[in-house]
Amino acid sequence: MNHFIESPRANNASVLPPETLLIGFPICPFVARARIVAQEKGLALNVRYIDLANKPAWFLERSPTGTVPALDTGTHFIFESSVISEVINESAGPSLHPDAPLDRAVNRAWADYAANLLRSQYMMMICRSNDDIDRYRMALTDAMRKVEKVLTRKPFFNGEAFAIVDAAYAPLFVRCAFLKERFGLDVLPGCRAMRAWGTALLDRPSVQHVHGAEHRDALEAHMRQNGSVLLRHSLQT
Ligand SMILES: N[C@@H](CCC(=O)N[C@@H](CS)C(=O)NCC(=O)O)C(=O)O
Repeated sequence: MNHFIESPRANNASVLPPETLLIGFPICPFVARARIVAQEKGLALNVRYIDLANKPAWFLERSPTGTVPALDTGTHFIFESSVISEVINESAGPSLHPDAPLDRAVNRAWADYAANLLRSQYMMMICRSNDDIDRYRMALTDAMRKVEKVLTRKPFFNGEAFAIVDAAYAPLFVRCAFLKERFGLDVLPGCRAMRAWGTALLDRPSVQHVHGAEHRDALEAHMRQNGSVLLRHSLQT
């Protein structure tokens, strides 16, 4: 599968050696999160995509979870997007976390919470029945409302400064925009703060860089492979 270098900028003074490899999958939102953090830090990352339907033996030998992203520095093999985002953040330059420890902890907790929304959204995208769509959509909207309650600043989670928590939610909003534009599905009813946050994130150059022109086609192809009922609807209309 593809192997590319994320950004032409040099890894000046980074603790990550230049040969560090991010192992990923093209549409994975957790991989996107790590790539957005790297972009924000101005770090070049070598990215290698693997086929998750046919994981290579070298990957399974080293990864206990069998999930992407994974970061191979040559000396260390690191898994879990939250941990990978942290190590990229710590590897160079100013931190993408708030200074105060309690604020930082709240950021980390909400960044982890993004996985709940991403899971419901993903299931909604690939499920095969209308009942399942409704079920996952309700779960997603319910979780969206919980995030809405804590969004008190603008334009990003902590205000002006873009943070790791923003990178964790950006792929969710990329998919929200796709669902709205492609299928007319709005999963953000009544969530004004979430909408504004999503707009700010979609405007962010790092988010745009990571979700290139081919991203929507790749999402749609993945839905088709999984027999998504949403695509069956859209073929009938
Ligand atoms: N908690 C993990 C979740 C990563 C994850 O679920 N990645 C998916 C792709 S988006 C994956 O690797 N799935 C393959 C599998 O579960 O076998 C993280 O944050 O890194």
